[in-house]
Amino acid sequence: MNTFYVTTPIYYPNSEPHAGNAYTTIAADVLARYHRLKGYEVCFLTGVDEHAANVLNAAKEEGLTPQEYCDKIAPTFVNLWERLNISHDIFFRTTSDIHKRGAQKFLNVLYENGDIYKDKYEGYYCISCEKFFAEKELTDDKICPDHKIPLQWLEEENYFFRLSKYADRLLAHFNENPDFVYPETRRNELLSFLESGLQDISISRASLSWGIPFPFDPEHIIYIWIEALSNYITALGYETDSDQFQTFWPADVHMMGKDITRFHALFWPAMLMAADLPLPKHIVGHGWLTKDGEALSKTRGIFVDMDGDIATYGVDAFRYYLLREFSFGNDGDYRPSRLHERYNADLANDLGNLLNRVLGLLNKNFDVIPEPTTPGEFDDEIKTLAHDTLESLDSHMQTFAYDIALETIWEFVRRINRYVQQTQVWTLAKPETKPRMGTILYNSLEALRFISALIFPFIPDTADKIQRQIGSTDSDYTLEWGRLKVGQKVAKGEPIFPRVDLKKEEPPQKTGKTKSEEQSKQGKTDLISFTDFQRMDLRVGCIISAESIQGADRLLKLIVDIGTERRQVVAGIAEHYRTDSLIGKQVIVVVNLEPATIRNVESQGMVLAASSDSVVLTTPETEVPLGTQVR
Ligand code: ME8
Repeated sequence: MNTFYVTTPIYYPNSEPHAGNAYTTIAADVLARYHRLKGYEVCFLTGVDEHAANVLNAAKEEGLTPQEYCDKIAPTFVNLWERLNISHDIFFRTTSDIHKRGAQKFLNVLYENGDIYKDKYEGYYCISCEKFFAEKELTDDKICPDHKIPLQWLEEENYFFRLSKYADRLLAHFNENPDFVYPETRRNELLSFLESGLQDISISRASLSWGIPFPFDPEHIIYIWIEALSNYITALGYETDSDQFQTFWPADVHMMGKDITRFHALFWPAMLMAADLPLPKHIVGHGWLTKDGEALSKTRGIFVDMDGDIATYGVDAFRYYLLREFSFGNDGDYRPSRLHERYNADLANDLGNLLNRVLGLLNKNFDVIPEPTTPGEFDDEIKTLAHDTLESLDSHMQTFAYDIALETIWEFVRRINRYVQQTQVWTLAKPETKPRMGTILYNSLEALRFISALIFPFIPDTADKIQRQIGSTDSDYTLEWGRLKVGQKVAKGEPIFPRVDLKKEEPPQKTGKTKSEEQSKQGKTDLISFTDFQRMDLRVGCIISAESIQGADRLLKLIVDIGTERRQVVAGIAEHYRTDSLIGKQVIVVVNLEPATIRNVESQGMVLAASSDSVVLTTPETEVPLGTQVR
């Protein structure tokens, strides 16, 4: 069986995890789930990096020993991973005995191979990065560029690792394996660092007691990064050369943020070379998650309200937003308003409504899933697209392009919405067309089963909900068309993404006033704020009937299908449109307008039109699924 070993960084437990840590871990989880789905034997490792100076400081502040402090914080990581549906196989702690013994064995091997020597070290050190800064990296104020804290001057007798000895081999490895580091920008940064030459690195600390002692000199503690990197092998049982180690090493993917790619793509491979072990296949360094342009950070106390957003929108919406919104290699600003929009447009509307609509039609017209006896227009196109989508997904996953992978899946979701629309399946309930209706509904439901498998790695809860609603008792995530069982009963269909009203507002502008407030101060009183605009719920609907209203020459009574329901709308367009010319026309409907009674007829919304001498209905440029939000 093929194997797949994916890791996250082991995070510092100096405080509870934040959304940045969640981002990396979710990205690794997608890979783990995806490979399990494809039949790989998977090992997914995550954990905490406990011997950090920041942990020591945080423990002191609380009057705890570092071990007590770690014992308190480590479970907060486990809890978050449970809440986020992370499917890790190992949660590893570097205070475990298996790690201590494994790290010491690793150091011994490097020592015995002649790659460790003793020398004096002096330089500036950041206790949050846990690294020394080279002369060329220092700024005048000696502040860490990432953590914005003063660097500390350290002078010590240290052990050194002969990193410089491996520069040529590393360069050759980079050149022979162009996909060793993702994305390419990160690879290029590392390559130029490598080309500028490598110096030996200090790998011990004499002044600390919180850490793992050197096996050959217990006066010295192993430098945290060396010990931490070795977790990728010690967690598998490197110490005893276990079966698990033999099965899974080398790692397929080390997933992390861009801050620590140098450690993983240069120092770690060089140490593995020194220990005669094979190198990991891919080092993947994603961009920063930012808040108002500043990277989230435990040290700097920059957080987003992850818990609040998960409580409001659910775990899957949070996972979906992170993976769909940001291009994986780039930084991305976390914005609750965008999460809200993605929730409504992609999840509730495109996917949730499709499921509801198909289940509604099926339950109304059939007792069980009907047999697809009557092929017709568009059926083959749908099947081909299902397979093409799978192929695209495969290739996007190879390059960690989560956003494009999800967009590809959603193109398929939107195509199925169009299929339902184009075939006008709801009009086919007559006996002579019912077999065709059954076939279309079978295909739509099979498409939903297929979609549930495609989305499973990204939003597993939703995939499970879809499977349950389409009547699968054992979820069938097989990525082959036509597996849906005829004769199966389907559920009534509960909304999988219930409506959420926007509670939060975008933070005000830096002046403390919103732009509209500023502008109204300048006399431009006719402007509305973006938030005001966002309160309007505009949807695409389709006019399915139009009739005149007695005694009102200018008004028409329209019935408009807005995807989830039908609305009766009174519109002042009678002088401009013949009733029969309106049927089937897509229009934009204000769906959250207070109902009004006009000439004794209730109007449950408003259709938009350009209005001057003539009145012209506003329609989408091309046909789109009903209920699509307009913004
Ligand atoms: O560096 N955006 O631990 P750490 C996206 N213990 N991801 C972010 C992020 C942000 N704003 N902030 C943090 C360590 N991360 C070491 C690792 S591994 C052998 C040792 C994520 O707690 C991202 O994955 O500082 C980053 O690389 C990691 O958290 C740093 O976690």
